[in-house]
Amino acid sequence: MRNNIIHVDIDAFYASVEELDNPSLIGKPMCVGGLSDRSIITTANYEARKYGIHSAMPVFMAKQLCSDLIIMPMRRSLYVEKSKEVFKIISKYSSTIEKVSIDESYLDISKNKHKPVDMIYAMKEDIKKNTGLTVSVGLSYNKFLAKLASDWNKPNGLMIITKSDIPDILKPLDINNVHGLGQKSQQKLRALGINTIEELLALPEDFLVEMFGKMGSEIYQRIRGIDNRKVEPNRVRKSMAVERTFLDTNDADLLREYIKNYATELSKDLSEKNLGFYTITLKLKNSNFKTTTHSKTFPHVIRTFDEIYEISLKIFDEQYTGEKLRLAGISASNLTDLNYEQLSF
Ligand code: TTP
Ligand code: MG
Repeated sequence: MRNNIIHVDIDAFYASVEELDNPSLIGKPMCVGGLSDRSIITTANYEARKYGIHSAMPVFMAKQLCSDLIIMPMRRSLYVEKSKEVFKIISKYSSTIEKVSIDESYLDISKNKHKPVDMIYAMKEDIKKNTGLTVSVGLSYNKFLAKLASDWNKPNGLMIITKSDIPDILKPLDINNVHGLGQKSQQKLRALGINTIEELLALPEDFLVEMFGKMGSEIYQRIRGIDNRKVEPNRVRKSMAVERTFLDTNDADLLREYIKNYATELSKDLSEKNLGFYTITLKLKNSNFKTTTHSKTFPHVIRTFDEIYEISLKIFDEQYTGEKLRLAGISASNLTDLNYEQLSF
């Protein structure tokens, strides 16, 4: 079976959302960023890009390039909402979706009944009609090339890279198009006079491994059109729990101490994965192996040690009958990815 992978990326995402909310901005150079001159631009609309303005540029520099530049403050919750809307539409077109950022995803459409191009046009239209946003799509037989293709003719682009295009289509490209080659690596190569993929193709694999370790081998393969990474659907975790069995005890202070440890552990696990949650459950098992659970759901996201400790201790003090216990635990459910969640503080 032929591999068909697409990479979808929303055009000038934050700026496009601002334009949708305020159409008078359309056609004017505008970017989203902080209001002080020292802050950084998160993105610019395509009008502003004509002046050379781009993401990560300090605001004062952008103003020097374009004195009429309009700067809109960040409204992250709005972008998160829009992102969810777009992903909901995208997920109608494949069940194998890997979300890689707020506005980017890979889809494996190899099993799709429809012709890839027909499917892509339908999806683009669906997104435009229902969210007002345009996306650029790259279609190819692996992730590396699909991502490269989605960037080819932004905005509202569609680019297809087939096997027969490789390696010629890549040769004239600057090495900054090689996804996986970071800024530092690019600098190292440029110092050697390597600026294009054609020049990079001339380097032996051993040499690249020497320079960049395992990634060197990966780069060697990618620029030859080989990339075996699969589209890995993001697994949604349902809950996260910490519990332990211990020697039967009815020492309430000791049990509270256990709960404190669980809260520490749970808050660490959550923060590592940048997750928060809405529901907490205290589980208690008595010496006769009878288990009881007590849950509480909150209207706001819970994430810190202090919150978890305070809430679980409160539930424990309300529910504990004084009987001997052999296990206690707390778990967090209704998890939410804080990367996509507007924090309320
Ligand atoms: P990108 O997809 O990199 O940029 P974009 O969607 O604005 O423009 P393009 O048409 O080239 O795809 O990033 C998506 C959003 O992520 C972007 O709108 C703002 C945010 N972002 C930052 O906050 N900081 C950054 O440095 C970058 C690159 C993006
Ligand atoms: Mg984008």
